[in-house]
Amino acid sequence: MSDKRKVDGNSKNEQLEEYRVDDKGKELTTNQGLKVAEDEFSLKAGERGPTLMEDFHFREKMTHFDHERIPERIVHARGYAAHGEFELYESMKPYTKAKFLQEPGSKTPVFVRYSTVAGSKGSGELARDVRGFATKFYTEEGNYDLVGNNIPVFFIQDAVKFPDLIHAVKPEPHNGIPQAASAHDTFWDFVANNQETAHMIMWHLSDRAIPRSFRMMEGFGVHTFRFVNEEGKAHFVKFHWKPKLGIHSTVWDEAQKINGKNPDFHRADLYDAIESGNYPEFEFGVQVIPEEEEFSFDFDILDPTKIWPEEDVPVKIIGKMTLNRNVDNVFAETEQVAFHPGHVVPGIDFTNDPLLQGRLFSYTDTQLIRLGGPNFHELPINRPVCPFHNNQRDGYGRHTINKGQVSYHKNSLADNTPETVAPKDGGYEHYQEKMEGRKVKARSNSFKDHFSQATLFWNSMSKPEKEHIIEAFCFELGKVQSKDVQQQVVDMFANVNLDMAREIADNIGVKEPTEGGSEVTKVSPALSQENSTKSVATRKIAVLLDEGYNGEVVNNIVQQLKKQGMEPEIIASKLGKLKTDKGPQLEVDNTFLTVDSVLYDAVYVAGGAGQDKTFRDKAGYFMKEAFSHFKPIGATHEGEELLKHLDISSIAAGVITEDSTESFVSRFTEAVKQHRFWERGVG
Ligand code: HDE
Repeated sequence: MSDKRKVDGNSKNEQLEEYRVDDKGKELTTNQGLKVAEDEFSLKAGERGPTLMEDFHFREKMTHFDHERIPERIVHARGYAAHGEFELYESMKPYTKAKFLQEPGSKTPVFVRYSTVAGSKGSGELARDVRGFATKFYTEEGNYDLVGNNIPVFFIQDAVKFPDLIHAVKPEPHNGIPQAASAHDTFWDFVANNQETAHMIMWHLSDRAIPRSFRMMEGFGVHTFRFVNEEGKAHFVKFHWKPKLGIHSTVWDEAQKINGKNPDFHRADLYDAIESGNYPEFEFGVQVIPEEEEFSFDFDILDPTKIWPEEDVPVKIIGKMTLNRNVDNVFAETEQVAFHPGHVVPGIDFTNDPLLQGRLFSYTDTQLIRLGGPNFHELPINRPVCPFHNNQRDGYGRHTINKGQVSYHKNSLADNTPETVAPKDGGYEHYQEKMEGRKVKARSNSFKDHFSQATLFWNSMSKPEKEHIIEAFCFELGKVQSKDVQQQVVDMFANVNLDMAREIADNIGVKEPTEGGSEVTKVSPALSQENSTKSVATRKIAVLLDEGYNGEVVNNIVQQLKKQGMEPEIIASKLGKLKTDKGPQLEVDNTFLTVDSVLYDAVYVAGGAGQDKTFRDKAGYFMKEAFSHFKPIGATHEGEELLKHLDISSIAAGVITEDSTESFVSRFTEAVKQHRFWERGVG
């Protein structure tokens, strides 16, 4: 085992190389290395006789297969991951002594796993759900895990309630329904009876819970952590990831359809982006509050149901993460990676947030059952890139061969080594926070305002975002069977906004609340996705074509869209080269059978002189659906005719019809950048 500590962006990749095996071109052997002569027929007593126990090759192969599955994660089971590197822009030395945050330009390898929370390992990825955003930094001082979500607050304030929350959202135990969905009685019963959920629910019902891509969502550490510098001075800190592509979402009808058309939509999107060299990038930001200002806010900064509004405590961007390599093996890496908020490095410490405190217990505990013992840190994906030595020994699946006689501290036989390291030389020292108090099972009064920031979130939404939240409430509560639970939820959310609650009540047929409302008028523009970066990079464009199209023009447009960074795909009634005598014949990427409008960001229809009824019907359905999901629609040539036929007005927002190629490309590009055209008011 190497004892080198110097780490660069490639250190983890180099380490993993020791474990990679390429079976291609090799001879088949048993796990004992014995060459195998026959792998199609088991050993039998006669050609038509019974299989013999003696067939060790059969037994080994079958036994291994029988044990191939491990328990899925109790939460965040459905996930996907990639490797990358983190580069520091600005030194955090004044705030923290963490080595990977000292030298601008320094690079640290990272591994990131994105996930949904509630669904099983095979569930659809477009569920309305929180997304996990867990990052492992392989630093020279050990692994640092930032195990965050794409929503900056949480449902509950105390970890002791986590099993209750998860039991409530998982499929109901008596019938195992529904999968990967919060739209059912037990979840909403939990919400109404645990009103600290209010703020998180507003996020959960917003567009944030149905992201367009893992590459287009923010990440948050959620809890308040502590930075500690060389002098021992501490600051409170919150962590942020900001996607370079901006924050973008799908619409609910689209999300549900994607789950059927391509339940792997998010993982494929991440995988393809990395394979094609469009490396996802996220900037790393910190909000920092000096210890002396702990009580200067109208909320408790340790309460995980609260944000620190960015307008009050600005997010300082200090670095960038680039995901640049897909895993070689999903099980070995993505499935076996073990994150833990307790994996910290000197200069990063915890606070008394009771949700964080409980997590510090849960994560190791869960790996013991999931990964089958205490040696999961030895799995290649989990190994630090720096050396590790201690007196821990044995256990299931131990890889390390610790030499020598001594496995205890203190000792004289090995000169008292492995030896402890003084904090000034890099030994971890817990922050010496002064504590006093009685042992109580209680919650601080400062944690009891559940509604002000829920209203702040509501106030900060644009009109379409507000409409989406109301629709999401109506969907979720509309699926709830208990009138009583529906009423309780509506009455609860009257405390966030009375008009909102009344509209929901009217829609789901319960009594409109008359009391409630909020005094909060504050707005935080940073909370609205409408204010985030807009970009056409990697946007998928469906190009609908039929025979007889103008190959010259269409090819030119397709090339220009590519040049702008978009990813056009040609869709027609059948695969192969699409016939035309006007210019080049283009290769078809997909047919109306293999794809659907919900898998694209925008549609461009050029049609073709040959447009027959089948094409018109199929392309028409495709475009109507894209239109109803507020997506940009472009049409040239015969495509314009088709639009008319479909009753899609060429002057509707985000509909671009134009015969001049140059002007079409530039207007269409602008429209794709907009992402969606809510002003259409359909869908
Ligand atoms: Fe987790 N959470 N969690 N969680 N969590 C797990 O650990 C838990 C919470 C988060 O891709 C589990 O290895 C408790 C908040 C992510 O492998 C488990 C509480 C946040 C992932 C666990 C929380 C998270 C997990 C299941 C309440 C955002 C996936 C498998 C106190 C800041 C990591 C595992 C991956 C996974 C417990 C709440 C994020 C059981 C007890 C808040 C991203 O240990």
